[in-house]
Order: sequence, then C-alpha cells, then structure tokens
Amino acid sequence: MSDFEHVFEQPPEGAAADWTIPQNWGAYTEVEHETWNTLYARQMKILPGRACEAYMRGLDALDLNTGGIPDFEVMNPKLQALTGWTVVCVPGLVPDEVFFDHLANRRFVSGQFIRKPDQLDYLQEPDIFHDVFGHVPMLTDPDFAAYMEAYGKGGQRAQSLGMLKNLARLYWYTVEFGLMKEADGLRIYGAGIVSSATESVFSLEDPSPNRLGFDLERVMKTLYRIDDFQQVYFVIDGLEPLKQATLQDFGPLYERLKGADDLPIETVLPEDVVFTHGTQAYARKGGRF
Ligand code: HBI
Ligand code: FE
Repeated sequence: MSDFEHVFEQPPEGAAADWTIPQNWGAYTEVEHETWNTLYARQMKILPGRACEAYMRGLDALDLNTGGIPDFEVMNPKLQALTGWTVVCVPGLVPDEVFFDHLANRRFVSGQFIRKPDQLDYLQEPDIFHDVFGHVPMLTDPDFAAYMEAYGKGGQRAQSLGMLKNLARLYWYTVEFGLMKEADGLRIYGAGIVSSATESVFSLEDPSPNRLGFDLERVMKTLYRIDDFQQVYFVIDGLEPLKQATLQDFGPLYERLKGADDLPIETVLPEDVVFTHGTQAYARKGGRF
C-alpha cells in the first residue's frame, strides 16, 4: 500500500539491505546547497507565528541554517542526544515495512536528493528539504519522538491485520498535515505544511478548508488527497495528548473500523469540534494552487 507510484521492490544497487545509502554530503553541488538556502530563507519569513513552539525550538536546537544542506554527521549527534532519533538516507520511497522498521527503531528516513531549482514549490516525492526541514525538528520533542516510534510499531501490526489504509490516514493527518491549538491560536506541526510556503499560509488562513478537532477514530475513517492542498485539517490539543491517544491498543478500534464507511474529505459531523467550517471554495474552483 503506497500512495506513490515509484516505489522500488528491492533495494536498488548501492543500497544496503535496510535500503539505506550514504548521504555523501561532499558530493552536493553549489546549486543544490543554494536550493536549500533559498527554501530555508523563504520558510523563515513565513513560519514564525505560524509553526508550533516545538517545531521552532527543534529547528533552533538542530542549527539547520549553517549554510546549505545539513550534513547528517553533524546533525545526527545533536538529534540523538535529544531523543535518540537519527536520520538515514534512502534512495526514494521505500516499502512500507522497511519504513516502519526504521521508525520503530527511531531512525527517520530521508531522501538524499534535493529538488531542482525549477521545482521549488511542488514535488511528489519527498526530498531532503521536505524530510529534514519538515520532519526532523519535531523529532527533537520527546512526546512527538515517542509518537513516531509508536507509529512505526503500529504500522508493522496494522500491516499484518490489513488495516494499513486506516493507519496511514493517521500519519497523513498528524505527521504530515497536523495543526495544533496553542495559547495564541492554531499552529502548524505537520511536515507537509511546514515545508511548503503556500500551504503554510493556506492551512491556517484560507477560509476554504475545514479545521476540526482531532479524534483518532474519526481521522482513521477520513479520506485524503495527495495532490493538492488539504480540504480538512485536524487540530490536536498538544503533543502529549497526541501521544496518549496512540498508546491504547488499536485492536478494538480496528474491529470497529472494519464495519465502518470511509468519510468523504469535506464531511463535517455533528459531533466534530469545529474550528472552521470551511467554504471549500478553493477545492470547488478546481484547486491546484
Ligand atoms: N518511504 N522514503 C519514504 N518516505 C516516506 O514517507 C514513506 C516511505 N514509504 C512508505 C510510506 N512513507 C507510507 O506509505 C507509510 O506512511 C504508510
Ligand atoms: Fe513527509
């Protein structure tokens, strides 16, 4: 089960049995380092006041703005000292079970490549900017770090129970596209948002999307789109409650989900906690930016 088409079946040549490849930091070109710097500077104009506190703190702690693409040999010891996570490079999308095995062992997988200068705004496959700038700052937070490990372990189990479709929605609506309620208002923690200049603004400020309170079972029923801005964002109360919600045994939850219908993306249920009942104007216009 994967949303993407270009997943290899076997580790390609040069990759280890666990699909990792060397980062080979010395081989990045000036243009590639400049691409990182451009994307970084662009996000730093947008994220203060929009990204959550844990994200901004993590970005600071990892010192990812020393110029150019981060060298994992420098970044990993800092990350590891904080939460035990490390980042490893992979050639692209890896099979789900490989992905889960890395997460279950507190290894986050990152693409080794960076997008081309003419693709700054949108690309389908996760590159090192999305994976490192987007995901890694949150891994410095102990609750989020524990949540991601639990997700990896849960993925292995969900796969054996045939429930991966449902669990993948949890990842999508939290790790990739999650919002969080903080004292001063809604903030971003999802990597797909935080690494996108346009969605960083859209997710918080556009009147189109629904913004609904996070509910584990509800989220696992909700369809999602991979090719455009989201039509619904789910808002957590904090990282500790997010972790708590996933510490329970998902067995009974999966039993209920087996008999339940999927929820269309734009549905608002009577029991939803509504932060924004969106107009859906953006999606109705046909979307795509
Ligand atoms: N591989 N490199 C990489 N990055 C991902 O985010 C990723 C993956 N393989 C599978 C996967 N994600 C998802 O399909 C799982 O969350 C279900
Ligand atoms: Fe991602």
